[in-house]
Amino acid sequence: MKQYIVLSEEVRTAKEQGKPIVALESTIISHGMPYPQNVETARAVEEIIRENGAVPATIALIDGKIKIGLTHDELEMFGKSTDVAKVSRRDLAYLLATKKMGATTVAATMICAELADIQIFVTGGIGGVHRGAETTMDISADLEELAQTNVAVICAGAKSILDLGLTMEYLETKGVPVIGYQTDVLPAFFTRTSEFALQINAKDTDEIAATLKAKWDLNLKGGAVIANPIPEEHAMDEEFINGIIESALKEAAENNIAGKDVTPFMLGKVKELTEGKSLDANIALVKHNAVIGSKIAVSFNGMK
Ligand code: PSU
Ligand code: MN
Repeated sequence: MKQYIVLSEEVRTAKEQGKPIVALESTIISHGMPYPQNVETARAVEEIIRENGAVPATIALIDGKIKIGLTHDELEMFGKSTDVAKVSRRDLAYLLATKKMGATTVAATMICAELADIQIFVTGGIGGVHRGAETTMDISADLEELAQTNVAVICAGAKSILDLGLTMEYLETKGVPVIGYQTDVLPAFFTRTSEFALQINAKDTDEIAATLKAKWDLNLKGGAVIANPIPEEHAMDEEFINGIIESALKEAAENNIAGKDVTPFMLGKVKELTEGKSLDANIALVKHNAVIGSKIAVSFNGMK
């Protein structure tokens, strides 16, 4: 298995020195945000993680290898190239075998992080059960991964392009803890709140780290969702954003968008219809997730 994994110099040194490491995904770069904001955000997020005492490890597939930690030029390549595959669990082996460039989703990043023995992963939003899934069966592989892979994902909840209620039901069935960071309702990505109550409202990052440790000490396999609300000053108006999402969903249906193209299409449309405001919010929440995620990683590392 080791033959497929290449650690960056920074990540290798961090491992030798026992430093906390935070995994980052690359689909958010290649398929979640436009260039050049995607690369600028990726670099800023890495810097925030360093400032908070951890080491960033952005994960992607290059030339038949799983890269754990990307160079400056590699980040640029993933941000700029239009020839990068979106890689979830099903795609991983083929992309490695054919040595194609692959950007890892939450699911694939979790798999790669676990292979590299990294437990904490920061991103923007997770995939979930799509609206209308009762007929389309469109349920993100991210949820199954959370059920089986031992990595905690720090995010801003899930976007209301999804059916948040069904997503929560799915996670409950699969035994995935959804831990609110100083909130008792599920944040809905662009907004701080939703109508869905959470069972766990963690008061600080130590409590989250201790919860993760207890879970894995007990061999309760699977990940956890750490839901961190978007900072107040960057939150969007609920009615405004939900109206936009409705229009984007209609356009997706009219254009017969399906499969792995649904989420990137929706992200692009929402950005277009909000004239970039959704992108600003997206960037702000990812940066804040990096702060909280690094603190969890530092705390968790101290408990090992
Ligand atoms: N949600 C976002 N931004 C993203 C994604 C989701 O707000 O960039 C990306 C993540 O990589 C996530 C993937 O894992 O989309 C989910 O895709 P799908 O719905 O096709 O499983
Ligand atoms: Mn899907």
